[in-house]
Amino acid sequence: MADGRAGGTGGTGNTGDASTLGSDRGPKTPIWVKVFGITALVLVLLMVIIMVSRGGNHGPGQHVPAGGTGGDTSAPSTHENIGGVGGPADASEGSRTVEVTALDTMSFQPSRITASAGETVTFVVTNAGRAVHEFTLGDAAMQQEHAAQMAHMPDGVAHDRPNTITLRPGETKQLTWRFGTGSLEYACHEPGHYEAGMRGEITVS
Ligand SMILES: [Cu+2]
Repeated sequence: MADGRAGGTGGTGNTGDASTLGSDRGPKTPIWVKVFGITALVLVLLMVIIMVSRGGNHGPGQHVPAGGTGGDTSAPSTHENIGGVGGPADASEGSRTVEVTALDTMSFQPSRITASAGETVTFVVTNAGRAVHEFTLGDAAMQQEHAAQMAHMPDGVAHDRPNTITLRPGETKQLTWRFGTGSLEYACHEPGHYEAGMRGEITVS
């Protein structure tokens, strides 16, 4: 049937159509093969475009930690984390203040805190000891990540990040966090402190 139409078209002198249809006439290249081929090409092109655009973002993007960059510019990345561990929030958004004390007995007082999903809490952390302590908020993965960073800092002093504050003896600092749905822990990753039990649990319900 295709042969008949192709022949007829060719007869009218429309050589462009005739040649196109002529190649279709070959038993080894049915029309769906061509459609499939073109679709595959388009998909490959799309993938290349996506990869290139991602690669472009990778450089600067890599330097932005999960919770946002340091300082108070936490708003944009906060939303990405909502639903899981939550994220840093502005102190003015805090609806509740929880006081936490870091002690040289390698413990926090209190060692258990409860929060509601979606709640924004400002932690006011005081180092009542003579050693440097920190307060790192996060799930198990975030605690491990921070512990790994601390392992590369022989002096044990890390830059404050959105989920971490480092406190010298007697110092009090604040950290505001908007909770997602996941329960978290707070911990001190000064050398040996976490291993000695310097951590607490935040149950989110
Ligand atoms: Cu400590």
